[in-house]
Amino acid sequence: EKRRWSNILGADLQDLAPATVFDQILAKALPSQVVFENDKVLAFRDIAPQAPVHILVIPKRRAGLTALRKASREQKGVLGEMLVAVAEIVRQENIEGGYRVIVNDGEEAGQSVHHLHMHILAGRPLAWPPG
Ligand code: IU
Repeated sequence: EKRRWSNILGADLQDLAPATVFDQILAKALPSQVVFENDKVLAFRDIAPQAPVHILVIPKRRAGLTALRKASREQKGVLGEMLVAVAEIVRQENIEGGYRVIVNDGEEAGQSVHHLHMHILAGRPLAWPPG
């Protein structure tokens, strides 16, 4: 019932965290360079690229996923969709020579936007361990 009403209202009653810039990007209120989109995820170019290829993959419906540590088993579908989207983007963008997928979770990891996202970095040698 709760889910039905939240769908009707277009709101997400499971997610009372403040909206982020990614909501504006999802609503197309902020322009972004979209590279991939399906009903579950959106991927767009990072505004401050840290490598020649820097793409962010986000769930369209945050559903409380302000960070990966909030994930529950009920969300394994969308989590899987995000990784499959990464693979599709890597093929679509002809990313060769390697790439890295990063999820920053928490302050010390440098997370700045509280809407789960995966970074895809490619196009230059990527040092290990990361800084
Ligand atoms: P982080 O893992 O939370 O630090 O990643 C957030 C990313 O979102 C970061 O790389 C920013 O450059 C990026 N970003 C963006 O692409 N567009 C924006 O309007 C804003 C941040 I604000």
